[in-house]
Amino acid sequence: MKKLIVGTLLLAVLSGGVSQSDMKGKAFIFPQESSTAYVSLIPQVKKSLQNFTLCLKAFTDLTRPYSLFSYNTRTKDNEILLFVEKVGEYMFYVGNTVAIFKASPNPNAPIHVCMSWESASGIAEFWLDGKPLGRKGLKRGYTVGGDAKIILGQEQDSFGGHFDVKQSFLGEIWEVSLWDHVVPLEEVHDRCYSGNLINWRSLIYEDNGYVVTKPKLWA
Ligand SMILES: *[C@@H]1O[C@H](CO)[C@@H](O)[C@H](O)[C@H]1NC(C)=O
Ligand SMILES: [Ca+2]
Repeated sequence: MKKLIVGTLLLAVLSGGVSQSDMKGKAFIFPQESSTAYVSLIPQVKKSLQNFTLCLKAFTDLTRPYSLFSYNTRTKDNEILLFVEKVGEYMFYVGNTVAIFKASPNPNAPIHVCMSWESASGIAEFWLDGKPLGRKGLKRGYTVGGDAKIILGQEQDSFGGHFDVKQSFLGEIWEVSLWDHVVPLEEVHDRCYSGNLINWRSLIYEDNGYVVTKPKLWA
């Protein structure tokens, strides 16, 4: 298994700008609106998901719709998608079905989003800045495909492409983590680095277009 992962990584490294690094204390900045700037995240293990937890932190002053995390498979658009429709309105997609979570807008502050989904119950749980925004049900019994393109900065409408500049992200994203199980979200606070599929301390990624890595500005 180890050998396979190393082999995959080596292949990826040889075929382009993929790197693996400890991103502790760092953030990706998307400094300009575009349809070409994005970061492609490569999971530590490629596997289909019956349960997952996704956490990330972000700052933006956009008031139009934008994507925070776009996970597409070859056959499914919006397999996992975290999309902000307008300030304080979070669209959490699984298998191209949406659950909407609403928060009172807190403009000009960074956000810490954590969400989990469990196939057996279909329950999606959503936390913003350490507080629950409730639970909703979607795609009970579904399995999320494992062969995915995972994109920060743009919203995919195909496998790794079809970006729309009007859904692009402008701002900063940091501490992205993805787990293959449900992590109790009241406990996740100190574990933002430690996803077993996407891990901020050993992030495998490729940036494209105008994306800059800098020390993070917020905690
Ligand atoms: C997903 O979580 C359920 C508990 O809700 C568990 O029974 C099941 O084994 C988990 N599936 C995987 C693939 O880990
Ligand atoms: Ca899409």
